[in-house]
Amino acid sequence: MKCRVCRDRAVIQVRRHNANFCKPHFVEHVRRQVERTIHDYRMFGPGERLVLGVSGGKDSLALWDVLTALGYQVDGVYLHLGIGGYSSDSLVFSRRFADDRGLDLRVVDLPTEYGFGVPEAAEAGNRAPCSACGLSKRYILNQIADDGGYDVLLMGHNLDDEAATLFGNITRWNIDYLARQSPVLPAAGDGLTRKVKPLIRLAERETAAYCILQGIDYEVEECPMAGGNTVNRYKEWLNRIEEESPGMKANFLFGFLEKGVDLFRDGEPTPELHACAECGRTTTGTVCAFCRLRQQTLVHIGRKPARD
Ligand code: Q46
Ligand code: ZN
Ligand code: ZN
Repeated sequence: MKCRVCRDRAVIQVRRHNANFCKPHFVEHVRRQVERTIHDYRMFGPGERLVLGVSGGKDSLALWDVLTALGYQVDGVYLHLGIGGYSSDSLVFSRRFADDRGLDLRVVDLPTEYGFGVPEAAEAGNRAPCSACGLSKRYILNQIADDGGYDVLLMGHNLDDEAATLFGNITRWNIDYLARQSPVLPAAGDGLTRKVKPLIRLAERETAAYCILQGIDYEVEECPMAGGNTVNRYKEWLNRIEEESPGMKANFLFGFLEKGVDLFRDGEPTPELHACAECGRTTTGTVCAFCRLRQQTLVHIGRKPARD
């Protein structure tokens, strides 16, 4: 197996590009894919203040490394979700990465600052942990970005994440989600920061390989609350098809972004935005979903009386 660029010994095969790479050319390939994504989707430009949601996993740490190598200054924010040893371990990986490189990492502790963790929120609402978790992450990361005066919030979602989410939204025909699925969610209202996903051209195994080749230690354990996560199931199914037809996942996602998404956007009313009656942050309802989740959880664990 020889590197496509230099014909030296290759260390990785990327079937969807019909290419093999040696270590330096794979690292270069990954960085170029990110650079191209930032450019093609006009994610951000020079001088904009960037903050990255860091989980301690391969994707966010690979992205932080790539962006730093490309010359961007990016701060990180880690959200401690209160998921026992998993959260503590992933914080250690995040901190070590930031400290070793002199990068700025802000840590937000969900149980300390908001009074509950993901397990309690899932139990209180009798909902899947990932749903309570995703909602809390979206709210708090946006809040940090907005309050910190950042122009852009970066997320480490990769090709597999986005293809699986698209698959789930199509199988359920979630038209409003389909209309909004995009690598760039523009800023909105008074307080929704632009959100971007520069890793969408890279598959999970490529971000993992990048970390290994770059000597980046990351959390390899799976979250103990991931059981039953439908996105993971969709990823497995898509991987089976990808195995038979390399490139299918990328065609599925990028075909949708280029040709499909506008069909769903046409005629979709732009939701009206208001200030949440509890926290004042931008929402489409009277009270935002995070404040409702918080209220329900605090009542459930006896930290707050129920409202009349
Ligand atoms: S951390 Fe949270 Fe993930 Fe755990 S509870 Fe689900 S969403 S699986 S990326
Ligand atoms: Zn090479
Ligand atoms: Zn609120």
